[in-house]
Amino acid sequence: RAFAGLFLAVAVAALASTASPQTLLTQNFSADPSPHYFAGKYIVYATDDQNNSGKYWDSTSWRVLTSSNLTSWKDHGPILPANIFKWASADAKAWAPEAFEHQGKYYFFAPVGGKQIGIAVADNPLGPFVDLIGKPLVETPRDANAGDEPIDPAVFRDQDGRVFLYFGTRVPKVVELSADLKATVGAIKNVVVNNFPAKTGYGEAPFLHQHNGTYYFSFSTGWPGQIVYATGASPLGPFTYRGVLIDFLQISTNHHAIFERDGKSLLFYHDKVLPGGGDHRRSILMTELAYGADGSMQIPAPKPL
Ligand code: FUB
Repeated sequence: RAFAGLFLAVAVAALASTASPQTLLTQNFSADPSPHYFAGKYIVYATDDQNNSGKYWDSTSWRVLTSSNLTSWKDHGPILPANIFKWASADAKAWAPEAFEHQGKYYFFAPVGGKQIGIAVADNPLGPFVDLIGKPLVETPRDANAGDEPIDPAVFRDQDGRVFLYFGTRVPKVVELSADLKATVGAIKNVVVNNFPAKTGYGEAPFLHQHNGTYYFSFSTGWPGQIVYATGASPLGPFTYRGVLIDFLQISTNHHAIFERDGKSLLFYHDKVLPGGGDHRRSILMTELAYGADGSMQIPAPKPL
């Protein structure tokens, strides 16, 4: 019987070691990961859940993590304060951020207070960042069709160099940015997703990436939400619904980002795996992502930690 027990333990350990690793990036509560490879290192910008009230997403700084190998991560803490933006109110909530490398500089797209997205620039990916234009890049109700909550910015550069900003709650939005990123160009449009299953809809957390010539638009369906995805032939859509990437979590939000480099595809997301975790105490995880021959996306690992 002792031998059988030992055999079982060894078998379980062997199975665990062949499963795709899921990395917990930091022991501090954090959420809404925005992963990049900037200036020779991996870097994740995030919402700081460690310093919020525990009752709401009311932190006023963003947290930054870096890694040289995607295995061990350094948590630099909440080093990017919302007061970079002097026009933001002092208690402006610092929600899901985005970053972008462009013409040798680093740009930080920051939703503050739920109604505005600011843009800041730095020579170094860790900052210091300074406000680029001295006013919100997108703001409701100032900008037509910005929706009632322009949050969760995601930036995508197409092969022809055009840069698009995705954002929004309840209705996904897209708008082109000028070459210097200082302004939006043309109208803010709604992103169209066709063939949505009945009773499901767009919630928040839009993300656009391209793989093998196909544009993938992924997002959360709501509160709680699944991360689902759709594919299309243009960054502006329309997109066709393809399926679920991350199922409902036991927390009210789901927010992800897809990072591809050197043939490796990684999915960053948040859950509540740390002790004391919950709706407002989330933690960032990373796992491998695979593609089927039909272009479907799959997570080749067991259920998240
Ligand atoms: O972190 C605050 C909000 O929760 C984000 O803006 C949403 O995407 C959700 O994750």
